[in-house]
Amino acid sequence: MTGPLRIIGVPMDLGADRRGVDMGPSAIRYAGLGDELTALDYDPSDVGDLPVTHPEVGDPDAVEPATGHAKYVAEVRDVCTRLADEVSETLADGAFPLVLGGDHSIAIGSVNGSARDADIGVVWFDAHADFNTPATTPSGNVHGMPVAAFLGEGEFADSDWAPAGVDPSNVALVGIRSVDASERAALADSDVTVFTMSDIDERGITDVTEDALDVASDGTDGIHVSLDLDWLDPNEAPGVGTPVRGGVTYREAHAALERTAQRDVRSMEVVEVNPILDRSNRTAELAVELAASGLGKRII
Ligand code: HAR
Ligand code: MN
Ligand code: MN
Ligand code: MN
Repeated sequence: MTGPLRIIGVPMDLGADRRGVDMGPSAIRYAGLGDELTALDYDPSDVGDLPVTHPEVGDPDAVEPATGHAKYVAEVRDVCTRLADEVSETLADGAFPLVLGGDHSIAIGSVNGSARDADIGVVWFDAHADFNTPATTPSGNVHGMPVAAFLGEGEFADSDWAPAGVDPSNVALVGIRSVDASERAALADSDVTVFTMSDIDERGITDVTEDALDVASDGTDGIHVSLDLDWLDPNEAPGVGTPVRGGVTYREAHAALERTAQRDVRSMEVVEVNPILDRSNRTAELAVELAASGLGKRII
């Protein structure tokens, strides 16, 4: 890869309970994203941030907090619909879309945009399975639902904005260690491939990542890479809203993204960076480093 690249910020935190991931795009830019990409021989341009309503904004009807069991789902839908257009236009213009979150609900938009004119696979680096639906969610938070949403599971099947036409047999979740009982049952019934932290313990990060990339590549035109920073151990990435102990190490994360860069990556997002909870922008700096590895940065 290299060539034109578009940075698309999505400062949304309506999909999560902890406030602060709306500042993620700024923190990631401040951590030196543009310079890093330029050093890699990309030609980055920054389109700025998509407009996202804040929960504090005056009119209480402007942001509807509880639509069924999916909080703020109307606003999430609007943001994801606009993001899908932006990602799809970026690809049509021959540029690589790099999306900065924001909470993970924005992936519904990124995946829809990336899949609009192509058959894609998805590799999902996360502590969480993000496979709840409005019927199964324990929290009501849409950031726990994006994989189910873009695959059209449950209530999402009837929505005109969430399903992306991605084949579940081309979706791989990697590094998972926090799964709700309802998610476990739904995943067992689906064709999604799950690589847990135990798989990484037993087989090592490179083998597991290669398998995940094979799943996402099989018969597709390219891969969407979704990187939730809570995938890493909280010692490495403290600036996330829903940390789970026992995540991948700094070096494992780089190894996985370096492998990823060897494949046909079509689009990428980095999400869930929460600067309020971070220490000296450490997690945002990690997001920049890992994006660079995923986009082809090598030690030599
Ligand atoms: N499974 C829980 C829920 O649905 C927690 C979701 C988690 N948060 C994320 N997603 N950061 O990766 O509420
Ligand atoms: Mn997630
Ligand atoms: Mn498609
Ligand atoms: Mn997560």
